[in-house]
Amino acid sequence: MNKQKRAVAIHDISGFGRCSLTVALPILSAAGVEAVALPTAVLSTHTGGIEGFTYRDLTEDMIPVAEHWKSLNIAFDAVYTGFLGSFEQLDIVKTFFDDFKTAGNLIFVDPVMADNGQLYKIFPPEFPLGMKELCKKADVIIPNITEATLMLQEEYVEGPYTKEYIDNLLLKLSDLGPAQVVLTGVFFDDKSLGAATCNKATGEIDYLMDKKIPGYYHGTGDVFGSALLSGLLNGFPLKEATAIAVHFTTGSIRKTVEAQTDIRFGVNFEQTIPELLKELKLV
Ligand code: PXL
Repeated sequence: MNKQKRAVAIHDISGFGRCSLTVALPILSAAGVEAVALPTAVLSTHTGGIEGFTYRDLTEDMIPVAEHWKSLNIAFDAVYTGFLGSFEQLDIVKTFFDDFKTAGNLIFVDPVMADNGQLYKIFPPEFPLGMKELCKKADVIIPNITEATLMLQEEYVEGPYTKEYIDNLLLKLSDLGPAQVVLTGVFFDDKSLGAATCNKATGEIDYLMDKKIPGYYHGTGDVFGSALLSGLLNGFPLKEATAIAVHFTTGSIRKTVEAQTDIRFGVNFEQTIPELLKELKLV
């Protein structure tokens, strides 16, 4: 058996609503990865379409937590960041990358901040440029198309997309520095939806698609990112790990549609985990 991998997830914990840490930890654990948490904030729910949420900021705990881990000589095979609530948190995470980067590990950044052409309401308009700086320090980034266009200051276009439009975004994101770029929410027609990948070393671009399910489902970016990282840490190359993550996300959405759950409550990834483990060849 291979040595067990360890990943630290740096996200908020939204108690209800299946996103960020309540998604990342169980998926990584199910995939055999030791999951470590650095919570950035505690919310009652996520902020997407649910009013009145509580928000306890944990910024002041982040550096002491990192210092404690350093004193214990803890190393990570991956550092996975998602929703970060402020410029100060972006700066703390940049220092965390400097402190915990190793020759072989993965700095995996999901620049969570926008969707459907809109920056989330809680972020100031300059936030994407701060997030762009974080992406420059990453080995893998996984923006959606809105996040990509905001960071690159490109025009946001509604799909269906052309391959030229997607490839242009991928190459510009690659130019920021990450060896591996995955762009989510890609579709060329109304029948399929998925992700496009770019491997900087080889220049290879691939499109990994599945059947499109109409509608918007909250938290799918975190389900996708956690499954993709699980694939990479289980030794799958970028293209294969992305295909696995696309299938897992679509499968989780399908179960949610069947149950007619409120779309703000996240997707049923829990009962899709057995399918993920099969694709990861863990069962
Ligand atoms: O799923 C992304 C996410 C994570 N955390 C919080 C959010 C969102 C998206 O809205 O509000 C608090």
